[in-house]
Amino acid sequence: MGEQDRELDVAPEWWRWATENLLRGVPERLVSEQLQAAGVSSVQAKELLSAIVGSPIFLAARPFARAARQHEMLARLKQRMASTALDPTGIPRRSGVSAAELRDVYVAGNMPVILTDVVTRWPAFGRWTPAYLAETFGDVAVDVTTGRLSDPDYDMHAARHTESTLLRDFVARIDGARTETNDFYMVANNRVLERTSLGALLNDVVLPDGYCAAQRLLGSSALWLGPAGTVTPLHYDTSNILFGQVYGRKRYRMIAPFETSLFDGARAMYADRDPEQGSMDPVLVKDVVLEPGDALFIPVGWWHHVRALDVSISLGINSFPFHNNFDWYRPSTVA
Ligand SMILES: O=C(O)CCC(=O)C(=O)O
Repeated sequence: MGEQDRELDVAPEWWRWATENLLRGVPERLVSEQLQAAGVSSVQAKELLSAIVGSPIFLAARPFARAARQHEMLARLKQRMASTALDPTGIPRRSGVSAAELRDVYVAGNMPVILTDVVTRWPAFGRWTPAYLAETFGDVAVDVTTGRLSDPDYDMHAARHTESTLLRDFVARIDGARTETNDFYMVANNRVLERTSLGALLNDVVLPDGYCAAQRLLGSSALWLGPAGTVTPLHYDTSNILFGQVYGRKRYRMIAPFETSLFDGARAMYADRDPEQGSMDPVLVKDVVLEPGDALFIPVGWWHHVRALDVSISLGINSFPFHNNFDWYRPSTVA
């Protein structure tokens, strides 16, 4: 064994540990001190560090690690600033927001807002009730999601739990639920507006000028109908959404995209954490209740967890008069 091989006879864990710390930006001097404190000789530590920093793999990795550190710093700055808000866990409730303000402040700023005078002006408000839907569209066969309680990943596997039923029977099932339940729910993926005559419901939706292209509502709107107790787990979407709460109340927990710890362990667009199971600390969670007549602007990338507090009818709209498809935004799936 040559002199150099002998000097570099350092356990692989130390190679890894030292490389990781150097990529994290820890100065060589400190890494060397730690190695020596752990029993690595000063000669070995010196040789190890110069082997690492001279290696082509380290040189290739360093710019990526530097960019990751810069982005992490940016995310930390956003987290710190968000926590200085007077009401960091609330979402502003506003009326009279013009299309220009919605776009410049909330869309461009990627900030949620509750609009209190949008849904209240829809003919749908006050008209859409479970009884009205059953009376008007009772004979329509619709897809709904059922058997959710038997599958912990019920939302991710919505297609597996899809069943066809008459709308009248589905409403009767909702009416018959004596307690809160998450077992059955008509969700966006059921696409009943495009697939059935329920699309006519969109005649009852009239948005303020410039909010969205009215002729595009069909194909970019989703009806949500279910009992009290439905839960949509914590996830994000790849488009901005205007979520109109027409009937009943829903509780929304929302988390900004710069809370990057949520990417760890996420599957597809679903977080592996549940804001209803223990504290999310230090992640900042906005926690609001949508009343009937509220519209929540859900900015693209924001995590949201949704619980229906009552029997509920909602309409999600993602047709805006600007580009609204950010399918490339899938940070939780980066390998
Ligand atoms: O209302 C719900 O249960 C979920 C709504 C939602 O997650 C969405 O519109 O993206």
